[in-house]
Amino acid sequence: MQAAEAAAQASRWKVLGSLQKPVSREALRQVLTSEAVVEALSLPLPGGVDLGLDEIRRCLRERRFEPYYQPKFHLENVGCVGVELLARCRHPQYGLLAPSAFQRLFADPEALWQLTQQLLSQGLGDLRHWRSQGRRISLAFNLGWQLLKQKECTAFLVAETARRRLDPADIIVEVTESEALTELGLALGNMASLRLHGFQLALDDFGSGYANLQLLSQMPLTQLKLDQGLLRAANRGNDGLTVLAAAVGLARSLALSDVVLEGIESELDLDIARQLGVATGQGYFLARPMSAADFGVRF
Ligand code: G
Ligand code: MN
Repeated sequence: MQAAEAAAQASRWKVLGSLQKPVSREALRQVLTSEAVVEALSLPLPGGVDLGLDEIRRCLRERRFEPYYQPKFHLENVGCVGVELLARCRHPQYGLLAPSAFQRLFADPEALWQLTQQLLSQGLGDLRHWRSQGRRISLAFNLGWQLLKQKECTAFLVAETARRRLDPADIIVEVTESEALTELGLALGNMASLRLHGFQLALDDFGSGYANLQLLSQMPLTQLKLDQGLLRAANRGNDGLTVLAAAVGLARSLALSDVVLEGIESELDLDIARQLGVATGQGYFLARPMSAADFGVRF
């Protein structure tokens, strides 16, 4: 029973109660009337909105997608060193939506390419604005493996960056590995091309996905982002902490001096990161994603 609860919690489910078999009427009644269940039932369903592809395409046509920015911080002095661009949709009916509400978009290459172009144009425009105000920050954005394999995608980035007279060194392409890494040659070739143009390359969510250690050494990376799952495991005990420390050590051995720890949610997380000598951190305890206007006011 404990193992089942731990497994559910590890999957970030909210455990409202547990029942032993055989289930008695009284035990079921107790769980269903418990405070936790009553509270959960009175809240709006999280992620309840699930836009269909037609609706998503309409939002793209009507340019309803906009960037939100989550700051990244230098952990020693807690100065903001950059932002990560995250997609939001300002829906006429549902309000501001996070990607879970338009997840179908990510399975449609054409829609994803349109979203990437729209968000990048806005993101680079915001970076231009911030740079001209004298802010020394970088802009990171997520590029799925599917898009990384396309030549037109890297060409778009190079052209848009040049057009705004931005320095590619201030732009970090976060390669996300949410799908199996196929056609390695194409993707590695485009990564090399981006590096040659001066862009920075980060491997996102490392420790959760598909990139194996051999591949890690083949990618021309400048930054490694450690998945927040590693930090959650480190919170739960010594083995988790050992794994996290090993991941940090690995990055160091590969001369990837720029390590970012994702998912810093508490003072304790911040302490762990600092003790491991991680230079950069990101997470709700430091700052949540925010609009360009809010970022301009707060940082
Ligand atoms: O996969 P990638 O690392 O790009 O994901 C960034 C996502 O992680 C964003 O959706 C962001 O809102 C979320 N995120 C950022 N900081 C935290 C955090 O401290 N805790 C949790 N649970 N999620 C976070
Ligand atoms: Mn990312």
